[in-house]
Amino acid sequence: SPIGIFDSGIGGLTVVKAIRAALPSERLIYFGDTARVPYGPKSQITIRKYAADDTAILMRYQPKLIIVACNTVSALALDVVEKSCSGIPVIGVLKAGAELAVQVTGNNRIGVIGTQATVCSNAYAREINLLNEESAVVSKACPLFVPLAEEGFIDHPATKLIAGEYLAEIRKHDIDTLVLGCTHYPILKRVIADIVGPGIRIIDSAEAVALKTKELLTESALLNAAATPSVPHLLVSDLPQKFSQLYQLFMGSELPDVELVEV
Ligand code: DGN
Repeated sequence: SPIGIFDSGIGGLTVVKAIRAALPSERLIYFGDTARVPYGPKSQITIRKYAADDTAILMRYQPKLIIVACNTVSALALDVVEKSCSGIPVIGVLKAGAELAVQVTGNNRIGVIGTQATVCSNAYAREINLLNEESAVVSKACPLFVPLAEEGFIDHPATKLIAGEYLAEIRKHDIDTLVLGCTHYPILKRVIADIVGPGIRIIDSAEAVALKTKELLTESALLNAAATPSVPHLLVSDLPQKFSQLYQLFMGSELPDVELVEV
């Protein structure tokens, strides 16, 4: 059976890419709620409703595991996903990113950037403090990074300017680790790394979740042994005009067939 992955939109493709690199023989089914993206600025009630819908869509394909690629859903509605998926394991990007950050930090000072909803929920700080109560967490919402990534403004002066503005405060706190707590931010990783400067370890939660998935599948003997790499099965709730362009940007490969589903 496949691994089900969902996100509020196409950003979760950064997770698909990381999972494919770590686990090339797994079958992946991805749902992107492109009709209702972005989740980041919405209320908790709405995000929780969407999370239940998204899980139900993936459950039709009887996945062996669900990965919540969306940080906003991981922060505000992971329990909803767990309740809606009849006991199969659920992995959220947030916990994976928090665990990796705690492992790599040397001075226990961790920065977290994400959407408005993720930062306001304080979920990263809670998770990090649960793992190590000595850790100090500084966070900052960087909502403009999402459209900048989607515009492909990767090496653009506007992105550098905005990143400088967003990250100025965080840089003053002597952090040695910065968690990219939003699906889109890995696209802008280079600019972000340049702005925070050397000596700060950047945690890509997509890579963190791929590592965790590999561990979990290995431990529970659910790893797919057959070496049959396949393209991910893509489901979306809307097919925006620039979808294929965005797919290219996030995955670095041509768009496979896409299936439209109703939410
Ligand atoms: N996928 C969202 C996240 O990781 O928080 C970002 C996109 C959005 O819904 N704003």
